[in-house]
Amino acid sequence: MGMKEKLAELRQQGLEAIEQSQDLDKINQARVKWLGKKGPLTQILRGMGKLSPEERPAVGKYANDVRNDLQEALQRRKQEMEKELLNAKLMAETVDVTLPGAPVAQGQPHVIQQIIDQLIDLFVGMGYEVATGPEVEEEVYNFEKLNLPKDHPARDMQDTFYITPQILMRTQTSPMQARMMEKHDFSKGPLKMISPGKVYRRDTDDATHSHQFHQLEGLVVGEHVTMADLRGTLQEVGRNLFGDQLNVRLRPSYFPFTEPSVEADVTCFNCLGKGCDICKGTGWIECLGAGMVHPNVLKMSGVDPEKYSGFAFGLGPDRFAMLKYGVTDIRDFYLNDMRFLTQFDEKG
Ligand code: 2NL
Repeated sequence: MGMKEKLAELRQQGLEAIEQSQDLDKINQARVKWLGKKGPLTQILRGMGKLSPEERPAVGKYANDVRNDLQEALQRRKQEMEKELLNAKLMAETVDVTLPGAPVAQGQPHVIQQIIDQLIDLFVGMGYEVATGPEVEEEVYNFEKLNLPKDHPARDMQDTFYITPQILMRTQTSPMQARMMEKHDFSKGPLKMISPGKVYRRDTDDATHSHQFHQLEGLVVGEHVTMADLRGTLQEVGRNLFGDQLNVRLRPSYFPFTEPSVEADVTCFNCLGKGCDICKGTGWIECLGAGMVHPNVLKMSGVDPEKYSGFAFGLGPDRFAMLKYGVTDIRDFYLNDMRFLTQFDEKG
């Protein structure tokens, strides 16, 4: 057999072998076998020296062509193979985007937050700003600046969670109000604010006491602010929350930070004043504590009590929620039992 025939046969066999390679390993094996150092083509090219000078250029060119053809075929087969593998992989990983998704349960604010949000809406509508602040407070802001004397029982270790002698868990949200009064420029107009949030007391937890609960306090300080403004505001709040027929009554009370101090009742929303279980037969529901800001409190926040006056009130969203939904144990709000919490879905 002549050189050319040998090369033609080699090309034929090589191309067939490459074409039949079914994976990347086989293609690589075919490359080593047909084009490698020990392959037949290399042998032939090595033997070129034995050819006559006339034959050499033509056979040399032919051998190069065969090598190029085989290399091209290998390259093409390899690309085909890679494409096939990619397609197979893409097929296997196909995602049907039209399938319905797994339903995501929609949450809702905690029932106490729902009450707070409702009160925030109401007060923001009356031009109040909302100020929230730190739950870990300085003793001066929690007690001193609110006219709570050093020997007041609330300041006792028994009643307050102290972090250090000067740092404590706030027992009321008033410290935030003292901070706001200090910052406010009263020459530009009155301060009208509420501060809702968590407060802490060293109570023994029972059906009506929790060591952590909520408070929402309101404060209005400016020129000529009177007790009539307090009464009108409380009546507005009461009617908005419980209905237009309701009345508000004020009873004398005592708080260290207000003078005079009052306790505000609203007509029982359940019996409208006739007397029932909820109002314990009185026809009234005790709603909040309030009063005119004590001159000492104004002074300690840098406000001149000769020029400015104010009213303040504090209410308990936990108690409101208990009344509204007939919850008899405050601890239920804090156990995070979804069977309890999902009952208060605001959307219906
Ligand atoms: C209650 C009712 C109350 C205040 C809170 C207050 C805040 C400032 C100045 C004056 Cl900055 N007063 N807050 C006033 C009256 C009652 O809370 O039952 N507290 C134990």
